[in-house]
Amino acid sequence: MNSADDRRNVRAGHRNGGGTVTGFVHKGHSPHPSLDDSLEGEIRAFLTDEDQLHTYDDLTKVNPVTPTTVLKCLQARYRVKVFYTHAGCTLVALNPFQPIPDLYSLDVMKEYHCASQPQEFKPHIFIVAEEAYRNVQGQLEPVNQSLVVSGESGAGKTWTSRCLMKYYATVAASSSVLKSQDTVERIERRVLDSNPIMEAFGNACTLRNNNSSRFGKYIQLQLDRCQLLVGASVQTYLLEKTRVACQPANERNFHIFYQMMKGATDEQRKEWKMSHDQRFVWLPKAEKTIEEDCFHDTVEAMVHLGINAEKQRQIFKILAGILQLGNVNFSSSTDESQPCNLQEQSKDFLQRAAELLCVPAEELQLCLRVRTLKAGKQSVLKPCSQAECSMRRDCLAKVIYAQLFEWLVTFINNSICADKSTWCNFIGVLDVYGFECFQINNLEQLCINYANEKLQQHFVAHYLRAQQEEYVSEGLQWSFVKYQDNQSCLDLIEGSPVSVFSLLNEESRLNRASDAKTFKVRLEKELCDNVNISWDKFSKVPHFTVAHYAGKVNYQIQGMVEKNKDPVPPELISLLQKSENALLHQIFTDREAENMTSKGLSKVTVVSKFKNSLESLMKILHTTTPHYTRCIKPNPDCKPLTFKKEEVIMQLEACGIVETIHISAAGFPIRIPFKSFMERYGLIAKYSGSKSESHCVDLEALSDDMREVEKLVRVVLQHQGLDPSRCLDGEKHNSWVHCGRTKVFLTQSMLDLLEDQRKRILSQCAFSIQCCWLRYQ
Ligand code: AD9
Ligand code: MG
Repeated sequence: MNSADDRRNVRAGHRNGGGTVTGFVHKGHSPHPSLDDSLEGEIRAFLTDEDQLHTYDDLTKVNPVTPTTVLKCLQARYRVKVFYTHAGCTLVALNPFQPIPDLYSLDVMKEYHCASQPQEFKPHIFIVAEEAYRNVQGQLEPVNQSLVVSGESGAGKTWTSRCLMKYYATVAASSSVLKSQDTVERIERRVLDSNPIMEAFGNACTLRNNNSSRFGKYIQLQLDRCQLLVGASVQTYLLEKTRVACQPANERNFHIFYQMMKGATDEQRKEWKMSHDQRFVWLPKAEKTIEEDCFHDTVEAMVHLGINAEKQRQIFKILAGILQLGNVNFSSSTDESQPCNLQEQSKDFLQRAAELLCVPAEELQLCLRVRTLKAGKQSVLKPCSQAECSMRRDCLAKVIYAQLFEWLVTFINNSICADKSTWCNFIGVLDVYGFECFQINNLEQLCINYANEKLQQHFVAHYLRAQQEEYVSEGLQWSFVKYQDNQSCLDLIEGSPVSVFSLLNEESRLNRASDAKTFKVRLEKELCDNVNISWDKFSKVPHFTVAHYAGKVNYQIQGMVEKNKDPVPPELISLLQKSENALLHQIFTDREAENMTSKGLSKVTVVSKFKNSLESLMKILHTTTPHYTRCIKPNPDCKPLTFKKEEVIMQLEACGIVETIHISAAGFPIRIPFKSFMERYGLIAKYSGSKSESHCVDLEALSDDMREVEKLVRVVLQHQGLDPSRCLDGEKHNSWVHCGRTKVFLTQSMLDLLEDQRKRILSQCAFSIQCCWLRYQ
C-alpha cells in the first residue's frame, strides 16, 4: 500500500509541467523546481518503462494524461488480468468476459468491508460500494448515495449492478425476516431475487450482448438507522416493447419466452398450447444463450417474491397468448370496403390466442380487422388494410407485454419495499443503457442518447461546474481550462419554446396524415440556427444529425412521430378489459391503462413520459452523493481477455474519461466548512505531541475563522515533515490544501493525512484512559 510519501509523489505527478497540459491551470505561478524534477522523472519512467504500466492503479498518476497513455495503461493492466482502475473520482471497469470467481468471493467482500482504509486496497468495485456505504453516515449528517454505472451495451453495467447489490446484501444483511405464504424469507434474498425476474422479462439476446437489458433501472437499497438493508424499491425506464413483435435480424425476443419453451412441463405445455415442435414467428432462433435455461430460477424467484401459483399461471397464459398472436396473419383484400380475412392457417392461432388471453375469439378477430371511428355519438366501422391489421396485432402484443412488465415491477416493489418508518437512507444503483449509434436510429435511440446527455450533464455539473463555481465564490484563484458543457445539446433536444421534442410533440398532437414530412420541414425551418443539429440535404432517407457529447448520430425521421404517439386503438383496450384472465383484466382496468387511450391516441407522448421520468430521476440524483463507474467493453465480440484499442478509445472518449481524469487529478475534491473542520481535527493541534513553539496551538482559543484553520493545517503539515509554504494555499501548483472564505479545500492525500493523525491521537487517548482506569482499580 502507498505510504504517505508515495502518495505525495503521486500527487506531484498530476501537476502541470514538462510541457504537458492538464485541464486545470493555476494563475500566475510556476511549478516548484524540486517537484518539477520529480515530475520529469515520473514522465520519463512512464514513457520509457512500459513494463510498469500495469502497476498504475489510478489513471491520474499517468503522465501526461492523454487518450493514448490512458489506453496503454488500461491495456497493460488488462493483459495481467487487472480489471479495475481508478480514474480520479471515477472507477473504470474493464469487462473480462470470463468468470473471475476469486475477485468477488465472500472473503474479498469482507476484506474490503472490514478494512480501515479500503481505498488503499487494489481498485475494485467493492471500494466504490464501501465508500458509498460509509458515506451514508456522512461526516455531519446522513447523505443518500447514488452509484451510477454507465457504459455501452455489453460493457458490464448489469453485471456490476448485481455485484453491488450482492455486496450490500452481504455486508448490510439485517436479521429481519418476512413471512411469505409458506416460507420465511430474508429481505436481502428477496431484493436479489428481483434481478432474475426483471432480467427474464426485460432482457434479450442482441448482437452486442447475449443478456442485454432492454430497459433502464434505478434501484434504491433502503437502510435503517443501523445501516442494515431493510428493503428496496425499483424504478424502470423505457422498456423496448417493440421487441415483442419485431426482433432485429439475428436478435431474439425477451428471455422469458424461450425459458417457457424450454422449461415447461408437459402439463404446462398443454395448458399453454405450446407443443415441443411448435414454431413461433416471434421467437427467432438466433444464437442460443444460457439465460434460456433459467426458467426454474425465474419461477423460484417469483415464489420468493410472493407471486403465487395462480398468478404465475395467469402470467404464463398471457405470454403464451402473445406467442400465438404472432402467428396470426391476414390476407390482402382487393375490395377496400371489406375487411381483410385471416389467412387460413392463422385461424387456429387466433382461436388459441383468444383462449389463452381469455377473450372472445370473434371479438378479437373483429378488433384486429375493423377500426371503430367515433363521430359524435355515432360509431362508424372501417375495414383495415392488411398492413393495418398487422399493426393492430403487434400493438396488442406490445401493450399487453408492457403493462405486464409494469405490473411485475409494481408487484416487486410491493414485495421488497420497506415501510417508510423503518428506513432512513438509501443507496441507489443506476443501470441505464449507454450511448447508442447504429446505422439506423429512431426515437428509441433519441431517448436513450438524451438520457445519456442528462447523465453527462449531471456528471459535468457535479464535478466540474460545482468545483469551479465554489472555487470562485471562495476566492480561490483557480480555473478550468475548458470543460465540455452539453447544455446546448440538451436545449436542442428538450428545450423550450422550440426543440426536437417540442416539435415532435406538436406534430404528434396535430395528427396529420403526412406528419413525417411536415416534421422534417419544421425541424429544418425552426432549428436551422442551432449548431448542434445538421442535415444532409442530398440524403435519400430523411434524417437529422445531432452532435452529442459522445459523437454525432443520424436519426431517421420516418416513423418517429408515429412512435411518439404510440397509439393504442381503444377497441383493443376495451377487449382486454373484458378478459376473464384476472390479471389481464386487472392491468387494463387500473387508472394508468385508462389514461392510455383517448380517441385512439395516447394522451401522453413517449418523449413527454420519458422526459418526466428522467427529470424525477435527476431530481433524486441531485439530492445524493454520486459515485461513477464507467464500464468498458474491450472488444465487440465479447471474447475473453481480448483488448481492441480502437473499441476502447471510442468508449473512453464517449464517456469523457480523459476529461474526468484531468479534473479529478487537478482539483480539490474534498471541502469542509471551517467549523466542521475545527471540530473534527482541532484535537490534532492540541495532541500532536510536539513541543516546538511553532507547533503549539491553544485548543480553547481555536475559533472557526480562516487564520485558526490555517494555523492548524500548518501544524499537521509540519508534523508530517511537509513544508507549509509549499503545500498550503494558492502560492504553488503543488498545494495540498487551500483555505477559502468559509471552507477548507483538500486533496485526498491531505484528508488521508488528517484522518491518520486524528485516528492515532484518538487511540493514544483511549490507551491513556485505559491505563488510568487500571491504576484506579
Ligand atoms: V446492456 O447495455 O444491458 O446490453 P451491460 O448491462 O452493460 O449491457 P452486462 O452487464 O450484461 O452488460 O455484461 C455482459 C456480459 O459480460 C455478462 O453477461 C457477463 O458474461 C460479462 N461480464 C460483465 N462483467 C463481468 C465481470 N466483472 N466478470 C465476468 C463479466 N464477466
Ligand atoms: Mg444490462
